[in-house]
Amino acid sequence: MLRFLTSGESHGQALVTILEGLPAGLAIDFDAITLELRRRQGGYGRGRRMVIESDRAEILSGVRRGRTTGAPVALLVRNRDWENWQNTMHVEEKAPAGSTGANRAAVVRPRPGHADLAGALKYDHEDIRDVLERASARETAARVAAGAIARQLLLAVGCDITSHITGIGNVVLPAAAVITFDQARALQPEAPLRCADTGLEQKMIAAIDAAKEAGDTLGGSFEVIARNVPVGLGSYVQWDRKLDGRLAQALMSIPAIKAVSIGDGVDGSRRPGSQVHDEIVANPAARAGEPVIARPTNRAGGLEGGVTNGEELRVSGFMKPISTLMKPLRSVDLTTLDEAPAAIERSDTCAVPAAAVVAEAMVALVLADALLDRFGGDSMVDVKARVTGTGARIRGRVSRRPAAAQA
Ligand code: EPS
Repeated sequence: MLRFLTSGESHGQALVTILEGLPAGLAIDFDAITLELRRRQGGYGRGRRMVIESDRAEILSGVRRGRTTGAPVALLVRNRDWENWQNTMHVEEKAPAGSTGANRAAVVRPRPGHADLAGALKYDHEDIRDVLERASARETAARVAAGAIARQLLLAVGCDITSHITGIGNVVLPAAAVITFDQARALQPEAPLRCADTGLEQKMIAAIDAAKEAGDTLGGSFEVIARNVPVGLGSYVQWDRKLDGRLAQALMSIPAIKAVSIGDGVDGSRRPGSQVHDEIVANPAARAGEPVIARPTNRAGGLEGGVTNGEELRVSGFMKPISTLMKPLRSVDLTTLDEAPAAIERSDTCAVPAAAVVAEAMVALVLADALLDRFGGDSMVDVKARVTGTGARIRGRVSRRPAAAQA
């Protein structure tokens, strides 16, 4: 089992992750972790915080001489902004001598849509900062660091993950548009919104500019694509082993994600079965040793019965607009119980491209966990041998035998 926990506040010292269950012998590409963190920081519509931060993960344990040892891996992402917040966020009862930054007033006007009100009531906090610091999407940097390692485990068995933006506000790609893995992969991390349709991307940028101008925010949607996913991850035999359910939970746990769909998702529910299911065809031209069975379409998004079927995995996430509005909605001051505009925290206008990168990380963590469930293995040598052996058995099952063997 591959599992992880995170800790850390948005303006605290650092974010921490412990990732446990990695096989020994996985070579760690440190630059690839930094690249994923940089991708998460990007995207048109981010706020000033991303100018302050330059996220990097330090690996504290579980890796020696560039390879995992099989022990838990601890990762640390420092918050550069901490030096501006020490007098507000100190751990000690009183700020230690030499603490820097302002001592900010308590937050008492909950933002509709954020965890502020429910969190303050649940944990009995008077200063909503005790809620928002942990509920902040800054925590996703820790997930991306862990996901970058899960992704390296998947890459070692040939499985790769990417994503692209499918909508910002009401500017959306047509439902029928299929963006290939290679098209999505070709989108540069520096691209403003990583949308495969550059004309549409310009309209999305204009929509974000208009929202910012109006003191408003925008949500949107993205699709994560994984290719070369081994057949048979997840299972139909028990509800909590279905991979679609595990992916949905993982994506739903990303702040502001309000819906998840797989393959054609909602759109498929509006068409008859004959236009939804992916036919299974036999390729007469397949030569000996080549798979005969093919799927002309992949509307199922690579999952049938909660099990990967060898097609590309396609999962979409739908993000609501960020809940910190510069032109605040109505709220109530929790100290006076009088109506007052919601609190304003420095924030982003739109963070859909960042959410897509976080979703890639979450998909990587779920797939890596499912891979280890299916193939086990305490060392990479064992994992690779089992993936290869099972892959060969399955390929043999769906391929024509050489003529000599048929006779
Ligand atoms: C951040 C996500 C957002 C940003 C945050 C950094 O968090 P939240 O969910 O609280 O809106 O606003 O930046 C700040 C809190 C700030 O000081 O600007 C992230 O993804 O790193």
